Amino acid sequence: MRNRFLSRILRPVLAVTVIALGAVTLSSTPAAAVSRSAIVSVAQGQLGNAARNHESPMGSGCNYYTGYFRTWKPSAGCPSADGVQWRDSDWCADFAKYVWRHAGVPHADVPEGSGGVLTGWAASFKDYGVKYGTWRTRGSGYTPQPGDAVVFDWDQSGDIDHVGIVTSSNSSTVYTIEGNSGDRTKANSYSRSNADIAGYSAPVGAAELQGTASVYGVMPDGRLTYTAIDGASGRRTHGAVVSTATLGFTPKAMATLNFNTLLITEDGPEGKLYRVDVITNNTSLSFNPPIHLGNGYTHDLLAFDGTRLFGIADGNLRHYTINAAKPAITNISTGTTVGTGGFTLKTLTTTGANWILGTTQAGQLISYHINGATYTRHQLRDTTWQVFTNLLSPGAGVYYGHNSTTALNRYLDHNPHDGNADDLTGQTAVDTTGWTQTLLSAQPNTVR
Ligand SMILES: [Ca+2]
Ligand SMILES: [Ca+2]
Ligand SMILES: [Ca+2]
Repeated sequence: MRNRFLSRILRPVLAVTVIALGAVTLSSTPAAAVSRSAIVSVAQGQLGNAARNHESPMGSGCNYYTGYFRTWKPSAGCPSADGVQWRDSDWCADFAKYVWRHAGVPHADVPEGSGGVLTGWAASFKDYGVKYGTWRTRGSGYTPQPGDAVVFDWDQSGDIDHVGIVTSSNSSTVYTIEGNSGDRTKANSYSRSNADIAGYSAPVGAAELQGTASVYGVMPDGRLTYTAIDGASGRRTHGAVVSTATLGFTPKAMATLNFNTLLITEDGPEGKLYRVDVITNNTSLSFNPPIHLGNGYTHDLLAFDGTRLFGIADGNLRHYTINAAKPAITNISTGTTVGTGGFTLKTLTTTGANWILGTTQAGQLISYHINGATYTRHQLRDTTWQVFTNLLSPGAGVYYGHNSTTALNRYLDHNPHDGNADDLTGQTAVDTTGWTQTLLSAQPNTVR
């Protein structure tokens, strides 16, 4: 009895403590709404999953997703693979249901045998929208959102024939990932006025973005700042909280590793790398004296993707794997050089694992997908981004551009990893004043 009583009173005490230490990020995130970007991430993961993203044998109808949900469908001639007995059916709805279910869409986890509205029929995705009030016809002018189900009537007969998952859209085109498209999982695109599109069902309770951007900065005098920005609204929700103490050295580049850990290089010939441990960022900002980790880090720019630290020095890009939340020098790998000479960027951030984004003096916005020592380059914009002195991304395609006239502008790239900016919207100001930092860096992957 005593233990039970203690745990009962301890629980609220612990919760209060966490909020006090963790500042506003814990209290400002709405609970349990499904994230649109999480739906897109699940769909992209399935698209790239070679063990199950096609029929086997091709054209047989045998597929993973029908096997996953509908164990009463025929299995003759189908393999048992990836932990599931594959089964023969048209499987677009099974695929879409799998994506919604694994992203946590409300009601998608109820089996059709137990009264769930989503079944193996594509029409059930229209039924879902009608039942829960999220169905929009193509003719309504509704702008399809990432994570929506797009429902097709190929022959415009009134009965539904196919369903897919929306990954993004712009004024003219909707982009999808679909199961059973040419007997495989496939990324497609359609004109938004295509008469084959009957309409869209949105997942119940979908929020386009969730989470809070955690932004650290350095003032011209070496003091540190912390600011929180709501991922969905783009509004500043906390800060800027400014430290009393200064770094004690002239900083050159900064990367935020996690909520309370920064890596900062010194602007000097030795290339000193420091770790800065933040103690609190709630009503004041305090940090331990910077820890000198090592030398030779002469990078002009740094960015961290959650696993890898990317650094650019003299136009060369190098990445290092970091395997501790508070790394010593032994927790930072010796590094891999990616190409040489071509990375003449003015700003640098990460937009996801192995994806970096930067701007140039000439105003280009460029994303790179890094694969070991090689990369793929995508020029998203040709001009106008030269105004920014810092570029930050907390994840989910939210980009903040900081310019020297103290503004912070917000952009949203609905799919940051499609190699184009047709779906890039903005610009909206988070704030037009109060951003006098010389360096800014966002913790990676806090908005999703
Ligand atoms: Ca039809
Ligand atoms: Ca097929
Ligand atoms: Ca994009």
